[in-house]
Amino acid sequence: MPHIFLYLVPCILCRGNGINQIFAVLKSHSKKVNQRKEEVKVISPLVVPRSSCLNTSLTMTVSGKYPAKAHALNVYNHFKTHSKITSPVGFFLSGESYEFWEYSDQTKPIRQNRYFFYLSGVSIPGSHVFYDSESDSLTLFLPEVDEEDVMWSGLPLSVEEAKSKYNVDHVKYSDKIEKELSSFKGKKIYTTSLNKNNEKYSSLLTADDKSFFYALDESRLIKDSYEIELMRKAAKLTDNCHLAVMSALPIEHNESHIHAEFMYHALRQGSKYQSYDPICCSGENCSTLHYVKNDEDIAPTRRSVLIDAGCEWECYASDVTRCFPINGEWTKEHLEIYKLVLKMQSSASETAKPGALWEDLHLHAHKVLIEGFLELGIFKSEYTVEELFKAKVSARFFPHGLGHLLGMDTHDVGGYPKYDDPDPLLQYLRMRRTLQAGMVITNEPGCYFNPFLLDEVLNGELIKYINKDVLDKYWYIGGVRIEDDLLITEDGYENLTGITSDPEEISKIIKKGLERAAADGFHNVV
Ligand SMILES: [Mn+2]
Repeated sequence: MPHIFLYLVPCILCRGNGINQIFAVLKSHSKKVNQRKEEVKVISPLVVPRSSCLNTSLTMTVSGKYPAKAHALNVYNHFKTHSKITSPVGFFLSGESYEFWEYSDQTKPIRQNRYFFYLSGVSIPGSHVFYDSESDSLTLFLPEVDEEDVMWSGLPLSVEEAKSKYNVDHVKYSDKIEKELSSFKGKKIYTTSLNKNNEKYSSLLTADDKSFFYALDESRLIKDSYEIELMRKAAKLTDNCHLAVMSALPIEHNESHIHAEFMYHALRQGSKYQSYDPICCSGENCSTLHYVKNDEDIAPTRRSVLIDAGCEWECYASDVTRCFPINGEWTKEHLEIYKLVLKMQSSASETAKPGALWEDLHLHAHKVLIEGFLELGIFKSEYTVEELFKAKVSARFFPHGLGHLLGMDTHDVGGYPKYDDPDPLLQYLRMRRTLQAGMVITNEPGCYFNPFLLDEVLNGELIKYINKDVLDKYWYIGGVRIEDDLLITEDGYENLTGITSDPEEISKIIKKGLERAAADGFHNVV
């Protein structure tokens, strides 16, 4: 609840002399503002987006500025090729702005618009950016300064500060937008879709253009070295969080404790936002792919744990899943399935390189699963791998895709999934194209024993392929998924994920953690 903090703390500080100091700062700031602007428009703080920056407390560890101008030019080049329009055009994108909960003065959590961030590198809510292809110039529009809000949210970034911080040619306040866009006469100005942040300028904009979306997505598909550094950073923080979770079993008796341990270490490392809601499950709950309830006790009978969680760094994601036994001792069945999923994963990474079709890697992972199930006796040995593959019976044990593109979004743009594909083996594959150097993709095979998903198998024609007695030994595991983030390189891939997935090493980490008593050396106070 960060916004409660922002609103309440100043109220407490406003007692006594504190209020005079705040107004002194406000007064001096007001002078500066008036120098910059002829007229300062004072609007009620309840309708004005606060101008504090997201991630302000984070230290940039990636040197240089976010390459917004290179991104804009890249988008323009893709746009020209796709639309065949060679005359000058403009791109206008609006960032997210604060919005209040209904009947409340608390703001909704905010997540920067990814397309806007891609062309600006700016997290400040209420900002806009304009690219003019003719002059190859990028203009950032900051939200107008609201004096009253300074008391609550602090001083906003000045024009000069923004100019030196961001890779843009000009910085202006948003009251200049209309004039700026109107002067772009006779040329089309493209935006994504009309929404609350840009509808004010709708008469000047061309929205929902397919070529513009295509250009943005194709550009975001291939990460430049700056973006890769941000993703390396996100991946490193995530490694540390997963290691912390595996090391702290003495204080993890509930799924929420696993969640808490991950978040504690993410926040301590400066990652305030997660790429997605962490999935922390145990036992049969591991069979629910996007389980986010994260609140059940981890009883001794629930020996398997699955955590799928990733830190975000400067709007860039990581996405990692690890599984382990709660006491460090793998059960026979858990280890069998774990090793099988590991084999599916390595079979995919071995062939991951530019030119490889992602569908092929995904379908090959299914074949590895089928071979494994034949060896374990879950599938009847009178059937061949090909027969079982054609019957598509593995889709109920591995229902999701092998992996998806990763970038600013966890399921990043450019994958062109076909959710209406009638083939159950491919329906949920979120990447339907060949790999290219510069893509970042998750490699995340899984194997699940989900009663709901398998109901059709157990009570239909597909039961003929299954040894029910053998299958029954595996339900308690719930499921296993192993997920790493791969950067596709010119000659293969680089694994951005460093946390071990070796079952013996994981076992050692857990046992070492368990040797420490709950009250000895852990930070928990409740
Ligand atoms: Mn994923």
